[in-house]
Amino acid sequence: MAPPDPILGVSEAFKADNHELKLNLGVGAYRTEELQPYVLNVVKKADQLLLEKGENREYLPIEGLAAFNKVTAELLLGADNPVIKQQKVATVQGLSGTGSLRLAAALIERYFPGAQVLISSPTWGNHKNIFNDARVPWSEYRYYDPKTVGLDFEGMISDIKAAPEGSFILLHGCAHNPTGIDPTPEQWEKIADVIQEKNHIPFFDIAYQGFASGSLDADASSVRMFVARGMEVVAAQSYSKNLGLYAERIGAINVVCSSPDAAARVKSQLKRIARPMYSNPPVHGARIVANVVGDPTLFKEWNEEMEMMAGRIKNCDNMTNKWHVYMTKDGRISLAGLSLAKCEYLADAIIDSYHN
Ligand code: PLP
Ligand code: TYF
Repeated sequence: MAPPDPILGVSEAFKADNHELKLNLGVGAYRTEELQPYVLNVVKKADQLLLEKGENREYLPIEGLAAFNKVTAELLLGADNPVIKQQKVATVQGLSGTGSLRLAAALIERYFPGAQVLISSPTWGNHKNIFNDARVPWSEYRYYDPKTVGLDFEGMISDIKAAPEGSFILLHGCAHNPTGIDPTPEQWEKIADVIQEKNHIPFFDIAYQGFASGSLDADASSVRMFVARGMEVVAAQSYSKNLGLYAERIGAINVVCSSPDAAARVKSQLKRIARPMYSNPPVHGARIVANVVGDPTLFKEWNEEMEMMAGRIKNCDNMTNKWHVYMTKDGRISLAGLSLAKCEYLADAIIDSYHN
């Protein structure tokens, strides 16, 4: 028997529990105040539109839906980014964030033999699985500092510096999972400096664009800053969280290259890797994203809905600012730090933050 996944295994256990007060804080999935999954209004509208159009179910090309690939690169990099106009971006639709990361891992394994990927300590649990299965060697760079409950910036910089030249540095574009701690803009610049110095390749995993701040542009500023420096950048995107399309498995892998020629070659190699793995990606989620992002009215509505979702998540700040209860931004609390006498105070703080 294989062991259960540490996150999805919790969801299975939760499903099996019949208690009326049950609460699943394991999986990274958005819930409404009623603790129900949320289907965005813009997704419902796009679905309706697709139904009216009566689209067929033909296979997509290996690289995915052209209209999706266009808007997803624009959403990530900004529609007027010169690298898009210069056709320096290879974009391939992937099976959400995970599948897109897996494609990039296979590309690294094939064309950068022996190259290491550096991942943050800690990171999303599946990163290690992905690189292990793709046979890409990985090691960790320091990230979380328990003493400050913040970023171990010095440790991070010195570990990136110490990595063999030409390593891939996996970075969470925004809303670092699981710490919730992102570098400041100034820190991002310094991170880019060392990556550039060492000829490393930045490899972004951006699974929460729009969810960290409520702004799609602000949350992509880390990626865009590296691209603006003229660097080659790899970036895996996911629409699981920001459009609530978890089960549609919709995302993309983008490789910003140094020339249009290189981009064409990288794209052809990504397709070659995808073909024997899963042949071609699913169409429905791609059409939803293409319709929402590509339509100014739906796009505006999406931004508003996302701001609302991000706002509800951010209410956690109230715990510290008003109630002086200190906890990691991901909402985790250590019960070992709680005394019996403080239980009621904590409960009051949680209730108040919930209503704010
Ligand atoms: N990357 C990070 C950091 C994540 O937290 C997640 C999901 O929570 C993913 C990637 C991939 O999710 P999906 O495969 O559903 O897009
Ligand atoms: O981090 C999470 O909670 C989501 C869900 O192997 C998830 O990304 C968890 C584990 C996994 C794939 C997705």
